[in-house]
Amino acid sequence: MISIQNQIVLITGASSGIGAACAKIFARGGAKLILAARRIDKLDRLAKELVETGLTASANQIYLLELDVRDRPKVESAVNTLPEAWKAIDILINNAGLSRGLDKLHEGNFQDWEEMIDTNVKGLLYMTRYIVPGMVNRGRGHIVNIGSIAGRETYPKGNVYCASKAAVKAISEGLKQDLLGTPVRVTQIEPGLVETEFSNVRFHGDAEKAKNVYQGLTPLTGDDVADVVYFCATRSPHVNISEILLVPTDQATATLVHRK
Ligand code: NDP
Ligand code: 8X3
Repeated sequence: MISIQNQIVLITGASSGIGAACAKIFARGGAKLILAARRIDKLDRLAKELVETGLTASANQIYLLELDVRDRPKVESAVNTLPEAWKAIDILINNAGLSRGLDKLHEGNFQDWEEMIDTNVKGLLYMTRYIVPGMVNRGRGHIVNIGSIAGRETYPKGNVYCASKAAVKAISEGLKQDLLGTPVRVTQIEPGLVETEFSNVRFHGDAEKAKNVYQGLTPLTGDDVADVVYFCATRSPHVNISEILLVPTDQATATLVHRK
């Protein structure tokens, strides 16, 4: 096991769910955190909580980035204008992502499709393209991509979301192949059902519909996923956990779940 103390960890989508849980566990490990998302107010609150609860030693250990990963010029300038002390990113957690809608493909909403593809695929690519060269030059680094069980199994009405997560799987595999011969590691985590803001976002704020997704079963929490991310990041440098599928005990496949 390696120490995470003072390693610089950039987490996209840190304002909620899995990303916020990753911030907490890496803070506890002594990491320096770059927390990125569009909702800066939520990042501010999280940073205060990390300090107040003593998870992080001081506010100097946290750097907040108001960032929409879909905006390539902004991603480029955010990475290039990081203060000197924050430039040498050790771990990139490409977590920002979302689903929008649950519709038959031939009835799908173009704006929903574009939002998913722009965020889950292109945003992840932009972050990777601007950050990984520094890792290669420094001879150290780790990229953790948050994929999904949906990238392995397409389910009815999941079409474009599933395609975007299948792309994350292909990109993770491709990146791993292209980084072979460098010490930079690539991990893909593929969770099943995790109760976060995810379903609220999918159903455009319909809380009732969102709640039904997890009705009668015990879903994963953001902390469950963050635990696994942390495990992967703390293995010895010669160990690369390429891929992990984690699901609730109540879930067997993307569509086969046990509800009480
Ligand atoms: P949440 O909705 O709770 O969190 C999503 C995060 O992504 C938020 O912090 C949001 O921040 C951020 N985000 C969304 N769009 C953008 C953007 N354009 N630029 C920057 N940040 C953005 O959901 P989860 O925590 O569940 O989702 C995290 C990841 O996990 C996603 O990639 C999701 O696909 C994946 N996943 C989720 C599963 C689940 O069942 N919940 C299962 C498998 C995978 P903000 O709105 O402030 O920008
Ligand atoms: C999130 C899990 O099954 O809702 O990626 O697509 S699922």
